Amino acid sequence: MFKNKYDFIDQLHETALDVLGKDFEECSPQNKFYALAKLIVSEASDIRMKCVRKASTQHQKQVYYFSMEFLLGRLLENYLMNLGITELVREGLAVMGENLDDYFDREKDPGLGNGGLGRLAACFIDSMASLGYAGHGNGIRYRFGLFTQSIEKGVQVEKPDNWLANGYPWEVRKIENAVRVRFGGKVERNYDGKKMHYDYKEAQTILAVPYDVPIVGYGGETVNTLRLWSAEPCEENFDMDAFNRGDYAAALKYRADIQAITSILYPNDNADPGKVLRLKQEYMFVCAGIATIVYDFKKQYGSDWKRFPDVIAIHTNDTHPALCAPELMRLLMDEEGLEWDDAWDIATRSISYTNHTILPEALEKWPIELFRSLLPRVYDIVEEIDRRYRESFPSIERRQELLKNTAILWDGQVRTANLSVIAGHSVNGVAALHTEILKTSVLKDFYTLMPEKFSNKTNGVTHRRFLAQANPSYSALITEAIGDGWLRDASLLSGLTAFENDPSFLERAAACKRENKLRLAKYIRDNVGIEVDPDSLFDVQVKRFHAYKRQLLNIFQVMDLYDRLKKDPSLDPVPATFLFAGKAAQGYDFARDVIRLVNSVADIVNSDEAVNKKMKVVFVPDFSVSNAQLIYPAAEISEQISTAGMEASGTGNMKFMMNGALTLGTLDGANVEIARLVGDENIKIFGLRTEEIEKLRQEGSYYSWDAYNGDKRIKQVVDQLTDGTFARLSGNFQLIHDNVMRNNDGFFVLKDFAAYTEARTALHELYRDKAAWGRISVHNTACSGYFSSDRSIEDYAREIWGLQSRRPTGDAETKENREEVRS
Ligand code: NBG
Repeated sequence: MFKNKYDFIDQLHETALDVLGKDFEECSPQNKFYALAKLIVSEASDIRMKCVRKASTQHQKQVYYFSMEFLLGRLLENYLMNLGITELVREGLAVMGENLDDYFDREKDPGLGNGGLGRLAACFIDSMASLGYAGHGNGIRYRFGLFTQSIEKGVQVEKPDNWLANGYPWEVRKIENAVRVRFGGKVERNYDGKKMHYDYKEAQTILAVPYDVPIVGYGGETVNTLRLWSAEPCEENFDMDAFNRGDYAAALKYRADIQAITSILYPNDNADPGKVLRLKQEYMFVCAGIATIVYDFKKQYGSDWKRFPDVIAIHTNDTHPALCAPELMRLLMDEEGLEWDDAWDIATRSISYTNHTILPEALEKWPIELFRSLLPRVYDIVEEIDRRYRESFPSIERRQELLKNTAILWDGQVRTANLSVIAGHSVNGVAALHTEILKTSVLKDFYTLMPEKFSNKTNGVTHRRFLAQANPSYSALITEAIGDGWLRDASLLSGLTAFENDPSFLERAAACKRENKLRLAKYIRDNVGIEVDPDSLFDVQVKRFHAYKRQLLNIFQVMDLYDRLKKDPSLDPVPATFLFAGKAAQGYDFARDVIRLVNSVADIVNSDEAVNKKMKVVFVPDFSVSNAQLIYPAAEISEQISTAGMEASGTGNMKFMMNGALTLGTLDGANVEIARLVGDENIKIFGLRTEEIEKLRQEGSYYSWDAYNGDKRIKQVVDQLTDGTFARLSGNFQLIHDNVMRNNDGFFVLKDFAAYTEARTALHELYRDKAAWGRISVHNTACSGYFSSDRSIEDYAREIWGLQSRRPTGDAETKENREEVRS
């Protein structure tokens, strides 16, 4: 590491010369960032080598976290903080007349994920490294990440996210570790008297090339690897004949077709795109990842296969990596000569699965024909797993019904969720309520058959990124009050309860909030062109746009407030800024139209002089990890208003809470646990509960027309969708209208409208009492330690992956909390 700031300066100059061939002073700002990042990442790589050696001599168990998405966010600040060199680098740059903050802004934020699922994976690899576990990510290096979003006439416009345009300094291409992956063709079995051989005929072979990103843990002692795979053609498959004939197009098309496999992230959140290319992506990163694990295992343990589950844990983030089990079996049997029973034992004892959703449209299924023709040998194995599973059933009465719900192959489809449950040792949900729903409805039959596999692991977020980095002034204040131990052990945040009634602390916390609001107001001015009042209440909903998340309920209430202000100019609500951000999948017309509605309401409200001092509506385009880090710290109300039972957990709710926002939410996902931790008086819960929704659905007793006819406010708001009130930018909202009225409001927006309006109004009124608000805000931060991903990872480590705990001792407080939350 650097001896001092001058040593840092010298090394930075050397790096610029090495990697860019230029004097640092002559570099463009982008190049300067690149050189700095390259220098810092080389420090991490040195530590990484030491960790690899240590892990190998100590036979440390390795965890591999397989995920289609890793939504990393920017890394420079993270690296510097975790290596403990932020100040040294800041001072070194200052000597050269440079400002470190400018460097942070130059980093492109790689959008290799859609939303919560991908961000969770990123938080988890951060926590694994910070806790000193050997836990690595295995994912895909999409050439284009999630599209960038802009808004034109209220409408979402998508552009490709060219995140690699200036190179990605954190990655290292490891061509020597590339893996061949085969698709299609036929598999011939040949027995040579001793062993069965599987010969692949007419298969397409591609090369999966890994790019490694070192992941530095807090404290800089552990550096793990995030390995992202990219699809490339094998050189021997390059069509030289076509090239020599002058048919360059044919020669190049072959290349392009293969590169297409990892060219783009499917932009769906909580939905299954069901495309062949998607299955290719899934198999490619699973096949390459598993091959690497097996190769490394053999290098260290030879063919002592029995040890495999003791030294390796493979975690599958949702069903996307569900092929891990059949692929591992394929290698163990076809290449290593193991018998079925041994291979099965090894696979099922190593592999575990997290379910992230109960939405049926997100539980992936593949048509058998497609699956079999793309992955013939893997299909054989899946079929055999299914056959044995069916055979394992004692002849009991409900056999047929149980098979209908739990078998892997059914109705011409391969059901990946069932494969994941059957071919692993553990299934977990991501919040207490979600796990209960899995046990009692979605995976109910599995729960009766194999209850020992099920457990809950409530999600968490890295408080170092979402509190310490995102909110530097508040973090400094926290550290001043309780010391800096909370950075390592978030449970220590509970020490802030001692300051909840300390006027000077509360005043300073309020000043931090104001500073953050000013920072966000500037961002909004620069990026959206709207002036917002930093003294108004910031009421925020940022997340993917999805019907079940009910941004529609939020904007309906804003429309109602606008109506009331127009009718009665003497009304004096708490001045508020209603903030929205988030993307909708391109093909998801309803969600895109809700974005259009939000922007159309903003257009009318913000330009209406009669009301715009009392309310403003802002849509922040292109929601990403980076602008999220500006938004959470500035928020005062966190909108978590999904239809009860539908949001598996949510993690934005945790990020808001840490930063002292009050939650306005339904009893859904992790909101339930937030409520339990902060106490009823420090959160605003409203609306139908899971059981009530379930009952209404079963009875079919809800009619949205009743809600419409029974409440003038609802009638007005719904009518305005089609009467031109908000049509100025881009027309009316027939689709939304039909969805709530003709399709009977499947997400109970109108049904929850009154309760929501009442709860929100009450919360806004509370804002007038600044002292009370400040107290609750700090209380929320004080209770948020439980939602650190360090705690989640400890739970996974102990209860799923079989690792020794690394948690700092002496946190009775957290243990109590944990017991309480679990009970
Ligand atoms: C999402 C859920 C969220 C949850 C994240 C992370 C999918 C399939 N699921 O509620 O909708 O917080 O996963 O667990 O993206």
